[in-house]
Amino acid sequence: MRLRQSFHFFLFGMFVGLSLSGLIFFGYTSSWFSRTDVTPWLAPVVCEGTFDSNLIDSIYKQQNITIATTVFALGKYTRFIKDFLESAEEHYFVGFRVHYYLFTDQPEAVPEVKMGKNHHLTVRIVPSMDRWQDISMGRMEILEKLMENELANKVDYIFCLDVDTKFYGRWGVETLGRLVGVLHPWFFDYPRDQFTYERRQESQAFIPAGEGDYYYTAAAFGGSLADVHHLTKTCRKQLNIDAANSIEAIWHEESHLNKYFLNKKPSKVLSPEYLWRDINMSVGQVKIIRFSHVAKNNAEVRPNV
Ligand code: UD2
Repeated sequence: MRLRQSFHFFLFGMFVGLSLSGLIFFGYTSSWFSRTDVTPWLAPVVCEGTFDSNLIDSIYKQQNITIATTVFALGKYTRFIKDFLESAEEHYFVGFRVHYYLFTDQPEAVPEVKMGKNHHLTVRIVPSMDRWQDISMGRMEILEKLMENELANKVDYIFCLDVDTKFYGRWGVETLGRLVGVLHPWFFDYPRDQFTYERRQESQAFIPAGEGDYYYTAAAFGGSLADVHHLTKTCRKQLNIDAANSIEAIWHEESHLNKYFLNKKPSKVLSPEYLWRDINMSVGQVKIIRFSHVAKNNAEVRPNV
């Protein structure tokens, strides 16, 4: 009798456990695929609980790696640099070699931020632009050239990040991989047909209905130097073809990035812990917020509407 009761209790426990894990993991699924810790092509989806930070740090410590990190701050976006860098110095690849490349049209506006051990900052001047869309899209070409001309054989990995962001928690070696995409914080729990992919066939970023795995953000992507170089080169070429055909993809380089990731699947995907949204910080859909897009008044900070 006692045995039967425990068995029923066990079954009930299993039922509750499975239902709860179903609810908790509702997040990063495509419509047909229920796993959330890996993609349908078996790339890990990194989130709290999927890695041991001490163990993974100790493995990478033996490899003597350098991580380049790029960020752009033109026009009024220079106001975001301080928080970005100061918070990065608290949370971003602490204890590993990091080289930030900050592109700006106003080097005099770059604040003094104390860099941690083995962290370096290089400031690069780029021309101002009249349209925020051109600034955002133009990053692909500048990154391509930076990797080609300066970083080859010097760094192992690279991450390309938006500046209107802030770190709140660890971003470490668990994020490293050959090609790394980050799930967009607005769309990770949307069905595929609601992703804001480019839907006009005339654009090189076109993704037909019924295709696509996830909606990735362009505010953070990375990987090995060779893979990210290929990504930026491909997106730059596709952006140029669109420009020659007088078409601009709905979400600019982000649309092209999504098209790229459709054809070349990321080897690692970062959960929205790695790009959340300050604007509704309290939503409890992630266990920890590591990096977040800060709230901004677009009309006030951008050079055009
Ligand atoms: C989204 C993407 C962004 C980009 C953009 C393209 C997210 C969270 N972000 O953000 O990565 O794909 O859509 O439509 O999905 N910048 C300047 N000065 C300017 C304007 C832009 O330096 O005047 C740089 C800056 O690094 C900024 C980035 O370009 O972080 C992207 O611009 P945004 O943040 O205004 O774009 P947003 O918020 O629409």
